[in-house]
Amino acid sequence: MKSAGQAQKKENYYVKHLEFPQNATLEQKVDMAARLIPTPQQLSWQQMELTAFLHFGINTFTGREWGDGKEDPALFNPSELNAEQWVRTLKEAGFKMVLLTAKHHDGFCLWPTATTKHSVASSPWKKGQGDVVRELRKACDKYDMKFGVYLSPWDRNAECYGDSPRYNDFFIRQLTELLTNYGEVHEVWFDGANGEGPNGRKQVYDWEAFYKTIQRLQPKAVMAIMGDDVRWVGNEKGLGRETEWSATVLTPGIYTRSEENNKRLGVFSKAKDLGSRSMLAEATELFWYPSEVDVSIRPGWFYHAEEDTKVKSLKHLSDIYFQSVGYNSVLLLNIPPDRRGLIHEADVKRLKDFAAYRKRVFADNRVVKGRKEWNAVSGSEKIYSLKSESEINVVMLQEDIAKGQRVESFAVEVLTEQGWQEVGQGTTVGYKRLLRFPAVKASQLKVKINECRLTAHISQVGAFYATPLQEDNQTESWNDLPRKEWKQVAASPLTIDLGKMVQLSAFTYAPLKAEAKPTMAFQYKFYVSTDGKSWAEVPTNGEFSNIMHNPLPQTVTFNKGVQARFIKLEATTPAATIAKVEMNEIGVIVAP
Ligand code: FUL
Repeated sequence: MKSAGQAQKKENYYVKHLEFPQNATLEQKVDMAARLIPTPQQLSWQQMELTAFLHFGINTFTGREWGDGKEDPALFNPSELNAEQWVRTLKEAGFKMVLLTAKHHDGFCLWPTATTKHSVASSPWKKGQGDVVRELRKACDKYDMKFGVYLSPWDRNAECYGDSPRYNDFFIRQLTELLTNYGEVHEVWFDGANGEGPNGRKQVYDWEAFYKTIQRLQPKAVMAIMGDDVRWVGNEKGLGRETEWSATVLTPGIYTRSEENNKRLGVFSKAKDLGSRSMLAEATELFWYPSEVDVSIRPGWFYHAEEDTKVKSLKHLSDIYFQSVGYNSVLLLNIPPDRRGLIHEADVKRLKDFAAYRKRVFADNRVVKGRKEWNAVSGSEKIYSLKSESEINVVMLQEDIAKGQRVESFAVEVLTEQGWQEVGQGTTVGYKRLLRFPAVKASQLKVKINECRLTAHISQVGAFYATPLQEDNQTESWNDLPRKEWKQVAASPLTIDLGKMVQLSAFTYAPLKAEAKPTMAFQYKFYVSTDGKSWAEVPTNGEFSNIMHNPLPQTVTFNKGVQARFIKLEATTPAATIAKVEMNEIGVIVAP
């Protein structure tokens, strides 16, 4: 078995990883980079294109995004859990794999583990006899769906967390249960979020041992995010990069040398360029480490009833598709089951519309003989005929990545009644590149490979017409009271006079432009006042969980309505300094 980090030379190719010889010239490096290929697991993972996340657990019942591990398992009690409804819905919508949060940061396990009492076995659901992981497994078998697990390394419940060897052993036991008792697993997702253990203890993970456990028990699985098979795209907004190299200079985080390597090259998961020639020039090694775009169909990862009207629109989902699958990435779309244990009607409907739209667009490929492999060298071009009377606004290019990722620059032209005209250009292609442009009527298509590494193997060229979509008129209501009637009383802590006395049921926090900033709020206290002098703190969970990675609006719903004319937010940043929150980042929801 090959261990992570070892170069493996097969014929002329390097599988997954290579090291450049010292003093290699740029030309030699480019040549080697072109011959870096995915493992069979990585290749079949990429070919799935659409995968689904199911965030479900104790947070579903508390309304939180990150639980603190102190939750009572008695809270977990879905009334109609039906894993077949999840899988059927996703299958019909074109998804090829489902990943369940078997354990999120709160430590609550969705299967009856022998490692802790903090699990479904201590819940009233099915009188403690239930097993969500098993139900999902069975549904996946029934609908021929691949199955994956999310197991959070960060565990806010485990008493041994932070006692590194003990917790590593505990974690491996959990992993072993999941990878032994539930059939074939195709993806294991280890999150990067990593907080402190009890009394500030820092957990040092034994990634090598986790990885060996996966390779031993589930050789077909890829290890994602904190693994070295699948890379986090760098945001939770559903946005890939136009230039997306699967052959990257980014050293995955599980290697001890990763910090040093990545610092020297100035690369990190959000960096724009992870594989161009100028990056290769500086790099000492290269990884086949393809991108996965994870995003939720709703603002939060877990189900919150108040987000039922905020399910992403068809236009938004289709843009996400073009900017993930169409940007050489796999889409991992989260659809969180609700408190009943069902995918909510609003999400079911949106998934159906999304699938129907993709089917409509991609059913009719206008290119004739687009599947004939074309071996292209730098500067070459090829003309394809289009079916008669073609109106197109999407072009699809694919490389046979089993022979490496090679295209560095391309352009596409179409032949119209006015002659040849360029409709678009780009950099990388990789497994799949979708290019959108204003609709044109054309009879031929010309693809130019301006620059590539060695010979590029173009496996497919397609052209389609995608009906333009309009944004729904659904207003994103994150605030019920017009801000022009508010007055900022103080900037720090932010204190606002709402201009009139109201009964509030919630407040919202939406970082400007949905951008994460070091000065934004993470931990907070929220106060109300009727006169601006005497203040009462409203009980909340005090944390805008995961805001650093998902800086979308968050709603904090109160246990009961509160009277207020004045509100005050005392907040600290993720680095525990005083946060800066602006008035227009805050909204209030008035009780009905
Ligand atoms: C993040 C987690 O902290 C979120 O809660 C969610 O699970 C997301 C997929 O990854 O980093």
